[in-house]
Amino acid sequence: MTLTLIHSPRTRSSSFLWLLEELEVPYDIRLVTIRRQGSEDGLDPANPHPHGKVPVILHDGVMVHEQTAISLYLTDAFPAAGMGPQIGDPKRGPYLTWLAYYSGVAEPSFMSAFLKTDVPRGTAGWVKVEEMMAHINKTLEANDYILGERFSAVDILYAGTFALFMQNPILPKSAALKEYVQRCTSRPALARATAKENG
Ligand SMILES: N[C@@H](CCC(=O)N[C@@H](CS)C(=O)NCC(=O)O)C(=O)O
Repeated sequence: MTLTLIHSPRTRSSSFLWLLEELEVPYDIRLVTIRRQGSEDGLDPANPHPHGKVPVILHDGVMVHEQTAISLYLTDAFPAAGMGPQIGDPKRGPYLTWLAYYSGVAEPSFMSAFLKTDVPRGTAGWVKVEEMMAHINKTLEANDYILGERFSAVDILYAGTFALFMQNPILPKSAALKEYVQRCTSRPALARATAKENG
């Protein structure tokens, strides 16, 4: 079995170092350059992503890109760590919903606020950040994690993003949200991923 993460430090692919550490499977890292703001770097020929983005994984020669697709693919391929509910588990539906909501609603909503772009009501597929975060906060007031009592790959996507925006006024922060981010980011697998990234 070969598993490679195509990665660029301190980007969205950092969350996949965290997920791979949670899964406790052997993997390699292929470092690539990406088109960062203020840098002259162009597309890196070592990156097979159609737009030169990260993350990408190569699993026995199969390429998967897009954060939510990679999360689902990896948690299905390596179920032993219990990081994603499997088919037949009543949490499977919520799991798929929260994955799709991340790429279809949460990220566009954050990016609209970050880029100071208004969201025309009803015409975009997402909602204003305040409305999106009200849904998240309500979910986290009921449970420790997005899917309930158990940490899963969706928490890596959500808590990883919230952690980046903790100091940014665009993120409305409830006490439950702060505790959630603290709970998720204190996991040993994240410490291992960060040490790998820095090291
Ligand atoms: N839709 C992609 C977004 C990935 C993405 O935008 N990654 C950034 C790094 S955080 C990137 O590679 N940017 C370089 C570029 O756009 O050329 C996903 O969900 O995986």
